[in-house]
Amino acid sequence: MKKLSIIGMPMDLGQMRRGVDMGPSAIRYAGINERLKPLFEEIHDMGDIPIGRPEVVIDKESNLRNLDLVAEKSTLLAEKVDEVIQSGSFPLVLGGDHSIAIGTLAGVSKHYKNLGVIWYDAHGDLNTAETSPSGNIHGMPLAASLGIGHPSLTNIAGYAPKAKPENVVIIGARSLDDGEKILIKEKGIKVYSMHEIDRLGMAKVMEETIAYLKEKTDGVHLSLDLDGLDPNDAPGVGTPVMGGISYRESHLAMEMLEESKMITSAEFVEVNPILDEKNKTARAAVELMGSLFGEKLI
Ligand code: NNH
Ligand code: MN
Ligand code: MN
Ligand code: MN
Repeated sequence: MKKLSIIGMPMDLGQMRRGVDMGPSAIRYAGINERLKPLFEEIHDMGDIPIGRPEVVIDKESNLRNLDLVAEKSTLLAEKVDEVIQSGSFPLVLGGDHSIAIGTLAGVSKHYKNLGVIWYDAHGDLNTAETSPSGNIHGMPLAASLGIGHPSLTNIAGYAPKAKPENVVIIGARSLDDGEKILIKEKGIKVYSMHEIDRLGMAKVMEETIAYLKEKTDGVHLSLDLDGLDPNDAPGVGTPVMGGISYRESHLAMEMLEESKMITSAEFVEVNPILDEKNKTARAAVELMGSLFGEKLI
């Protein structure tokens, strides 16, 4: 892909910790433009989707935090992502909490018959209002994209589902809620938890992931939650979980995805500069983008 379009999505409505709305600023400050410039013919930073500072509203009937607002803002993001793909550019979305994936996937998926999704995350994000321990929508975007959950979240852009469970691979999982585990088994979602990453090594995990998606998808979205990385390497996230993917393993994963030429859209989410150490997490995000888009070590 020759053209890259960067879209900031400073939405923090999917969880309770302040600061993740500054993720796009932190990632830009970490030098995204300069870093990616040599890798594209053209980079267009489209700025941020306006979110404002709305008050927290808990939906009475479903108990979901900010349900209507998340749905409304997701629709805006979906339109923007759709527009970018139509213009022949690669959409790169900067979060924001992971609820933004609902909008990203709503914009991406209509362009593919069999969209693959790589969910790089400590969590499954497969909760619904019924299974969620928190009522936080950032724990639900993968379920919503599979058409599971509240209709306001599953029907963004007017259709569902955005992806099929057999086209999804979760990488890095180590904190799954009970309802998520049931859904994974029921739907046959492929998961490489930290156990498989330790056992097989990241190279094998990525080889298998690429082979699994290659034969049946016509595009692959990478949804990278920085909490998939170990908190030592990415401390600036709202829900850190010990024992994560290392910085170097993550680079290898991105390099292998680049070699596969299969990634057609991406988002980097959950960067929270208030919780970070000297913008380390935003810098890691930018460095991983470098590998994803073809930066070479030698
Ligand atoms: N599973 C928990 C929940 O649904 C935590 C989700 N937090 C995340 N997901 N950061 O990636 O509330
Ligand atoms: Mn412009
Ligand atoms: Mn997530
Ligand atoms: Mn997570």
